[in-house]
Amino acid sequence: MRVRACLVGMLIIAAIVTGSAQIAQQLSTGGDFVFKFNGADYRITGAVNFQESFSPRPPLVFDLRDLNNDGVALDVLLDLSPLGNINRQVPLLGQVISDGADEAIIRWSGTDNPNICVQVSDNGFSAQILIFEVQGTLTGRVRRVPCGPDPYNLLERNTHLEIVKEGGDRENNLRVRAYLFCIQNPFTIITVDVFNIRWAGSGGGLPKSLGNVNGDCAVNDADLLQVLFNFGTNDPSTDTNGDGAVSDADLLTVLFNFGQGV
Ligand SMILES: [Ca+2]
Ligand SMILES: [Ca+2]
Ligand SMILES: [Ca+2]
Repeated sequence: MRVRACLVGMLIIAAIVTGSAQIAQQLSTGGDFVFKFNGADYRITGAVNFQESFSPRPPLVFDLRDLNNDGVALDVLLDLSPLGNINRQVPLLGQVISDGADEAIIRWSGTDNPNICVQVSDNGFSAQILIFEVQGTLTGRVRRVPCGPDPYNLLERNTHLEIVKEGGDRENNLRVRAYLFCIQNPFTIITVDVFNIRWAGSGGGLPKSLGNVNGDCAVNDADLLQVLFNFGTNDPSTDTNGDGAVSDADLLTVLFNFGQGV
């Protein structure tokens, strides 16, 4: 009986679901994307002075979330480990520069004061450093592409957005300030400027949290059937809110977003 009532509700909700949303707005309702770092140059100045390059790194998944509680869930935690085995995540807050139905520009920026002594090693540099400040800015142009499998094979659902670097070094840079050998002294300060950053990404799509439990490009009867089939179990693939049970809440999520597509 309850299921029948829900199906009636579904039809009503499907009738009022409107067309395509703006990209950044849609992405902030529960998106994630894969970030592929394709290399960069870095310059160290201060106690030592030289310039080197980072080589490309394997792709990483970023969950978009609202880290500063400003209602914009486009923030990411930038993992520094690819840049010389630094075990630290820097919060980068997402800011929408422009937003449209087919293209958006998003800037991520942030500052962190970790005060950690780490051993870093890369092509040209290997030493212990005490990192006291990290500043980063990345700017991406997000474009709509045909919905299909994640080209980096990391997300468990289809994607419909590609992200390419927007702007130059002013819009895409990373600065790390540290004490060489972890000795806190004005003469041991080094500044690492990462520039000429090459990166790209892929993401978007409809996440499971919006009821797209089968990971395709729409919330529709296939998702509804999958939730109904697993109703009352703890099947993680249909548990849209991650509370450990497939229940009314998950069914309502599918119904509420029914008809949404990318
Ligand atoms: Ca935010
Ligand atoms: Ca689906
Ligand atoms: Ca649930």
